[in-house]
Amino acid sequence: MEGEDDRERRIVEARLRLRDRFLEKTRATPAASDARPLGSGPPNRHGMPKLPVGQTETAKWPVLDLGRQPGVSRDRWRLRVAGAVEHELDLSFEDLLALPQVEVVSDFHCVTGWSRMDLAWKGVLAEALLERAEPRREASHILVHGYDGYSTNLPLEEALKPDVLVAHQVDGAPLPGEHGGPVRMVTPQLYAWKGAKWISRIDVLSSDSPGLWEKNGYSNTAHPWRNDRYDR
Ligand SMILES: Nc1nc2c(c(=O)[nH]1)N[C@H]1C(S)=C(S)[C@@H](COP(=O)(O)O)O[C@H]1N2
Ligand SMILES: [Mo]
Repeated sequence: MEGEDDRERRIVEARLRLRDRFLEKTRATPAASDARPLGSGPPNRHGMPKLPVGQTETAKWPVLDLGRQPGVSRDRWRLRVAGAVEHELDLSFEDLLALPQVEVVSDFHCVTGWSRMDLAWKGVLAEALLERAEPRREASHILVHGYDGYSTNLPLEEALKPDVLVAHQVDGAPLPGEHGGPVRMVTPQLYAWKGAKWISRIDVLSSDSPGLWEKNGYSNTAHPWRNDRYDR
């Protein structure tokens, strides 16, 4: 049987390999590389201005879904990571809590024009899940699914950013069902539709495959700091 130390070393090595493979691409993504991002307000996270162009700050937090909230309990919730990986994962809520927990404060920009600022998320880095699954050489994208039938796609270099979480708490409380609880993904450097609520599966792919909104006219890349909302 593999010992704790061996397993830890394997995870560390897998993480470093994954970082190495995507470091340059991550650095070259718009949020990180634009010298003059589009927006206004004092500079804050990632050296960006506070609000991306065309966004208005909201104090309350709207709920956006497909008209159905699947109502998955913590007991029934599972997350599979499958596809072009060495080790498929099938995690329970308890398994998720056993992984390293991180807290990240970030902003939430909906493509419809509202931004909810300073949400304090707690959960597991998407990177931490991916490193455990070990994407194969050819892996380049993920397609993330929700229990409501939703899907959305991301290139690995976006998914590996240090604020992309698979989150189960927000502002110190369990993530409410209407906001995707028990567990959702958040992608603070992209429009919020890229974060699947009620997350059920992450498919690791060797080519890009559009999700629901991406098939229906939304931008594939979804960079708020470039006003990159819809297909042009
Ligand atoms: N599973 C699922 N995830 C989803 C959606 C959805 O309809 N289903 N809507 C997306 C959109 S368009 C946005 S803006 C955010 C909204 O999250 P909220 O309802 O917590 O504000 O979730 C995204 N993730
Ligand atoms: Mo949205």
